[in-house]
Amino acid sequence: MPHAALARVPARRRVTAALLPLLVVLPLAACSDDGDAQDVTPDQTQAQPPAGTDPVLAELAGGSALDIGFAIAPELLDEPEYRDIVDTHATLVVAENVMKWETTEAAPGEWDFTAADELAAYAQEHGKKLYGHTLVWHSQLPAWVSELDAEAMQAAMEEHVRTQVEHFKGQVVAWDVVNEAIDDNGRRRAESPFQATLGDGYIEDAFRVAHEADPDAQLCYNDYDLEAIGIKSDAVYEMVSDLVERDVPIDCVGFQGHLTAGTLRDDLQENIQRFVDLGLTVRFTEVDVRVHTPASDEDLAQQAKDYASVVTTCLAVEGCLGVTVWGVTDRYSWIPRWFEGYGAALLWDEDYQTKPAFDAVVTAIGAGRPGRS
Ligand code: 9MR
Repeated sequence: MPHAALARVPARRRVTAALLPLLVVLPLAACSDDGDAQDVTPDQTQAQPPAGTDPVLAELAGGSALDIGFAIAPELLDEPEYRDIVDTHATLVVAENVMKWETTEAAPGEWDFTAADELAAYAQEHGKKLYGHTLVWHSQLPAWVSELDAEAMQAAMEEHVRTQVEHFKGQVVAWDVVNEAIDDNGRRRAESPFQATLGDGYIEDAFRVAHEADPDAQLCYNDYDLEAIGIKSDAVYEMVSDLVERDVPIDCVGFQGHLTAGTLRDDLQENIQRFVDLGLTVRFTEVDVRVHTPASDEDLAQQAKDYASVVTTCLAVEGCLGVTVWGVTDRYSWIPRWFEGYGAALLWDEDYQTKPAFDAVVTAIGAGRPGRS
């Protein structure tokens, strides 16, 4: 059944259809132990969600040790539909904005973790992992940092990383330590004040300070437009290979995954595998799939395929730990504000209805990691 049609049927029927791939394999599993086929129907072997509910992404992903994350604006957790989705489907949360430098240290040494602490408390109370985004980034950076000379900037950067990582020590499982340090031409990003003032060395310094502050947190490099093998992902590959070779404490690479529907290439798996082969883990950290708005059924079907490809690819690579979607509902997505004429990039629409992409993600997660029962 095409996904566009699937999305319009009542929730109960959508559940059944979306679980079909799981249900089909279950009778086989039931007879594999003793070779004796038992008279079981799918409904007897598969715990069915109550009528009117959707399949739960967190539950489906559990067996594959795959994190399902959402970028969160903490104040939106007061909105019941938003809250319900995060409560139900997330295994991991990340602050969309409130852990960025402009929020946590708007003036030198003046710390404000109020909103970030709210999200950390939510994560702790609800058994969600907390992902840290982000420590050293040229954007959403207060002006005072850019105005410092080299010595003062180095000190400010180290102090920022140290203080923030220590504050969330034991709570944050992984940090985006450095974000978007490479430009679209594969060069060190010249407009970054850190690059311009401190040179290449700021990257490894940030990782070393973060590691001292919390030796148990995973430390990641995170960037956009890394999905295909090409000038930018090659440059990031070279950079992180060099860091690994020189024992800089880097553990992971985040592939942001801000995609336009229909543009994903078929070398995604090969690409993320080469990073895993360096001994790193990878995650898709900021996935959204934008389409022209108003979205047609074809657009939404293509978007569903792209979401499924990302999830399937992550499941196919043992070192790929999770997929985080950059927001919950199209109502609050950053896309329309940044890309004129585009939007509808997330799994729930503006009215909190699941989209074909949600059903596709359910099916993709339900298939599990290849080779695992
Ligand atoms: O989603 C974020 C949006 O609300 C902010 O206005 C924007 C400002 O730069 O940042 C967005 O998140 C970015 C993320 O932190 C880093 N990768 C790119 C994301 C989209 O710009």
